[in-house]
This record gives sequence, C-alpha cells and structure tokens, in this order.
Amino acid sequence: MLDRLSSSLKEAVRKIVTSKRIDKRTVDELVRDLQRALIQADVKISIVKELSNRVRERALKEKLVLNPREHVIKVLYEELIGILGKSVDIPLTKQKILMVGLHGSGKTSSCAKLARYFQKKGLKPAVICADVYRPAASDQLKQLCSQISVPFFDSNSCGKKDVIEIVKAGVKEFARYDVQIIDTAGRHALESDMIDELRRISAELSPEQRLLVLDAAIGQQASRQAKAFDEAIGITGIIITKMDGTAKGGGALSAVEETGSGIAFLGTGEKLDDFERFEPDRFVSRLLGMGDIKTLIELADERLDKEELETTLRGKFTLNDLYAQLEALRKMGPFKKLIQMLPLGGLDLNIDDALYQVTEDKLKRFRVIMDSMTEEERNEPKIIDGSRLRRIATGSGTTTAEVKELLKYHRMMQRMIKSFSSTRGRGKIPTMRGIPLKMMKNLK
Ligand SMILES: Nc1nc2c(ncn2[C@@H]2O[C@H](COP(=O)(O)OP(=O)(O)O)[C@@H](O)[C@H]2O)c(=O)[nH]1
Ligand SMILES: [Mg+2]
Repeated sequence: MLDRLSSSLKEAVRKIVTSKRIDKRTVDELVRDLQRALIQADVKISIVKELSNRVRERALKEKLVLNPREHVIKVLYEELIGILGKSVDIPLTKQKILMVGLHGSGKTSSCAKLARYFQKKGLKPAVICADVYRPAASDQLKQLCSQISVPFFDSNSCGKKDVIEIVKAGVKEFARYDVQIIDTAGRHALESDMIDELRRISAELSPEQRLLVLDAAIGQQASRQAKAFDEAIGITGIIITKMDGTAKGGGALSAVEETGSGIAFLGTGEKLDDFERFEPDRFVSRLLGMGDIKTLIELADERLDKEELETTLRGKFTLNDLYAQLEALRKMGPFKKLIQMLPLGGLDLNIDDALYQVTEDKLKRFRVIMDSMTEEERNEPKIIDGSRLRRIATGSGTTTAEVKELLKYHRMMQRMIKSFSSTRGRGKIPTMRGIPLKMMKNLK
C-alpha cells in the first residue's frame, strides 16, 4: 500500500537515523525528501508546504524529551498523522448502512467486505441490493454474499422494480439481522438523478450510517466528491478503496481530511478480506516502517515529565539537568526495558550498574548536596575545588567522598550525553548511539 511513498519515507528516516548529528542541514534535507515523497503521492502542495514548515519548526525548536534523532522521527510521525484524514468508528451495533459512491468506486465489493468485517466481529449482517439499473450488479453482489454465507435481497426477491419498494421490503425481511448493508447504483459522475435517488432512499430508511466509497486513484478529487455527497445526504464515514493499486492514495487521504468527513475503512485488494479499519497512527507507522515507534513515543510521553528532562544535547549538561534526568528515570520503572528504548540505550558504559546504584536514598542525598552548592557550581561543576568540596560537604551534612561521588556520576553522564550527539562511524548502523535496536532493524 503506497509502496513508493513508504520507501521514500523510510529512506528519509534512515538518513535521519544514520546522520552524524541533527542540525538545520539534516532537517532541511529531511523536509526536502518529505516534500518530494508527498507530492509524488499526490498530496496537495499547500498541505505539503504547511507540513514542511511545521516539521522544520518543531524539529529544531521543541524541547527534547527523546534523543534528537528520535525527536525528529516523532515530529515526522505526528505531523504525517496530522495531514491524514481522521478516522471514524463504525460501532458494532444493530444498524442500517447505506453505501453510496460513483460507478466503479468499489461500492459493491465494499458491501461484501463490510459484511465480512461484521461477521468476523460476531454480528449478523445481511445485504440488500438497490441497484436496479444493471442486473449484473445484483448478480455480482449475490455471488459475493454467497461466498461468505450472508443473506442477500434484491428486486428478484420481492418482484418489485421500484428502488424504494425494494429497500423497504429488504429491511423488513432482514429486520432480525444486526447489520443491514444497502448497495446503491452509482453513476459515472455526480448526476442529479442519482443524488435524488439517494436522498429518497436515505429519507425512507434513516440509515445510521451513510458511507461514501471513493477510489483512491482519484487523488485530490476526493475532496470534491466527499463534499458533494455530504451536502446531499450527510456522510457519516468514508471508505477509500484500491489503496493497493495507486500511488495517489496520499492525495485521497489528505483531501478527505479537508472535508471534515472521517475515514472508516480502506480497501486494500480484490479479496473480501482485503479490507481494514483506518487508523492513522498505525497507517503512518507502517509507512515509516516502524512498528515500535508508537510504543517508544508513548512511553516517552507518558512517563517522562517534560519539565524534568529539559536536557538538550546542544545545551550544557549541568548538575541540575542530571538531577532532573535521574528523577525522571526513576519514575519510569523497569530500567532494563527502558534502557533499550531511551537515549541511554546501547552504550559502552556499564549503564545498568550506574543506574541501579542510584537508589532513592542516594537521590535524596544528591539533592541535599546540590542544595548546598551555589548556582554557579551547579552550572559549572568544574570549578568545585578542594575547599569548595569541603564547604559543600559540611553544608549538606555529608562527606567529601559523597560529594565526589556525585561529581563523578555527573561526569560519567555528561560523557554519555556527548556520545549521543557525536558519532563514531557514520553509516555503521549497529554502532549508532541512542537508537533502539528494534527500531534499527526495521529501518534496514
Ligand atoms: N485492487 C482492488 N480492486 C478493488 C478494490 N475494491 C474494488 N475493487 C475492484 O474494482 C472494480 C469495481 O468495483 P465494484 O465494487 O464493482 O464498484 P461499484 O461500481 O462501485 O459497485 C471491481 O473489479 C473490484 O474487484 C480494492 O480495494 N482493491
Ligand atoms: Mg456496484
């Protein structure tokens, strides 16, 4: 699905992960790659421009909670989600679903796919065909329904010719089914007689859902169609089909975002199971090839108090930063697991020992020691000489050995922090600092 977009985005992410450092140049290059990829996927230029600005702005100016590479990827991930359509939830309850859309958009196939979807969720679906213009349409749907043993109703089932009569008889016949899916006739364009007919069916049935089916290949045109159908009958959700067969899917998805209608499902192939709920975050994760990025970002968001972890790699790493970082790390629970995911992952230093030694008690002690320091000493620990050391120890009721321990610990952390921003061996992914192994595997 959107293979080309996906491979260009993965390449852009790979560049970020393997770049020596994250600076204006790296971000500019990312933005250029992103622009090229999105424009090829038919995303509107104005959207691409806005997105570029936001990525540039956020990548360089936001406070860092993750290491800089992860931060940039997180920004990219979030901003891509932002330009995709919203997802809407179709509840798993008793309901009538009216399917509308232009001829060839994939309506009939989607009726059967939708029936299959509900069936898999344990509901009982039934399908009604209200396309009286093409007998083949009815046969097609009937055949699809028989494949999945879903009951089917059409003009032949009731001997009626009028669309309204047929749907009335159909919903009555299927009253005891959970989900009634009604297929309608499409046209090649937005003609007024089709719209009138849809209005009449919709008024007669009052269906809970009115789903518009759009072919992904129409790209940016999706916005015009969605607006027109929405004005006519009020769309409750959109199904974008044939995501497997076009490079323009990005255009369709982002155009829908502009109309305010949410996307419910994506059609991803000709088979009845080639159908999935649209979930923007999963979708982008897949595009970027990072199953794990979501977990990583959630962990960082939930557990790290941003204020406590202001440490930026460009800035100085002071004793205050050290304290904030230790406190934040302590809050995060099982260290070993987190170390794999945080900037501290994969270091040569014996990080396990270093962190395990910092007990709650020690942390309190460190705080007391720091309280006895001047602001200048906290910002520039190097100036702490023998006499300052003794003063601090006395002031905090500790020993000079303890003060030294804190200072030593600080120097060690400072070295680690430096090693995130500098690098040894550009392009040698396995030795990259700070990128979780799991993520790296996905990038290759
Ligand atoms: N590859 C692919 N083909 C699809 C998808 N959905 C529908 N089609 C095909 O598109 C064609 C038109 O679909 P149909 O359901 O008859 O469209 P309708 O005229 O809107 O009812 C058929 O050949 C379907 O097999 C999809 O998600 N992927
Ligand atoms: Mg059809």
